Amino acid sequence: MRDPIRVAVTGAAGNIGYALIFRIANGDLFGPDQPVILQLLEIPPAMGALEGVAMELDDCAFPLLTQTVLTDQPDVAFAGANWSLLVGARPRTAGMARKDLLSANGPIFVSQGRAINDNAAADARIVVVGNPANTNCLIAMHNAPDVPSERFTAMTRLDLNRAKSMLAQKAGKPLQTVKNVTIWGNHSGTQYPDVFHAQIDGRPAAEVIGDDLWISDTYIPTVQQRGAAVIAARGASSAASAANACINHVQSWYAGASEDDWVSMGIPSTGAYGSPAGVIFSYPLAIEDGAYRIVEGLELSDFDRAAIAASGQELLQEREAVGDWLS
Ligand code: NAX
Repeated sequence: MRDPIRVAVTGAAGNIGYALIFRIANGDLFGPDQPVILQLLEIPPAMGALEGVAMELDDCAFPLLTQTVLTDQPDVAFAGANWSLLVGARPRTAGMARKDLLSANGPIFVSQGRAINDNAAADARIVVVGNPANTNCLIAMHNAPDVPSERFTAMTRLDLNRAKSMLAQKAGKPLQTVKNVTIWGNHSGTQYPDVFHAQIDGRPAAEVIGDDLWISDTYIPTVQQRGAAVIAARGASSAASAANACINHVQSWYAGASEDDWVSMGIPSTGAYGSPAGVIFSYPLAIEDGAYRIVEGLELSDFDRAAIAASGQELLQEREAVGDWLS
């Protein structure tokens, strides 16, 4: 039997947590031969609910789940963690501006960054889901100076999955024929779900779709605003699809992604393709042996450049707003 992989999940009693941790325990991240230990973090008022979730985990009798740790202490949650999935965050309440949301989350990601720095495993890898995901990730990264910065990522996989699904439906082709869609920038309304470097069934996706107006006026805004549309329809924000995207993000990072079927994740920006340096920016990535690299050589149109610049500008503003938390 292999040594178990330790997976820390924050906000584990929340909606996404409830859709996520059973799948981890079932082996969805690392396959059917890899045992896992779940290290679940919540805030004190949610510990009762978390105990209920743990009872259900027991009641599933998952063979791969060798231990479950429940805690309200970040140092305990991240002790020896190989993977840290930062899902918990302060929710946006009615009338709250994005700037206030950023500040409200600052202390959470400062303390979790420090706890990861001091306690996580040497091979620690971090995925930030809690919003505003890119900038929360930036804060955690800045507060974990001993962890290589490339280990910090923010999730844009839900946006990618939404984009692929919409394109497959429009083209009337199987989902797996849609490749090399890119989410550029921020996980927010400024993200750029790029179809112009994508393929459907081995042909340029925009050519297969054959309707540029649909791409600019329907597809792009629909992907950008999909989270709000789900809230409007369901009365609650995306949970199962967000958990599924988090699983996909880890699967790709763990198992790899080829240049022919690249993925997107928010990573520490490099300035590539006109993105600003010093933020967490989503790019097209190929992944091999756990190391990702930005796919090179894509030709950008003026439209691509403007969209990438707009999302970069928003991320710079977010960074400005959380300056106090970037040590
Ligand atoms: P919930 O409010 O249902 O759950 C969040 C949980 O986090 C709660 O149980 C809360 O007690 C816990 N929590 C809060 N502060 C904590 C802390 N300091 N330490 C540990 N736990 C803490 O929200 P849910 O629907 O699960 O969404 C979680 C986060 O994901 C939100 O920030 C949400 O905006 C974000 N999302 C991100 C997405 C993405 O694509 N990156 C998409 C889905 C989702 O909107």
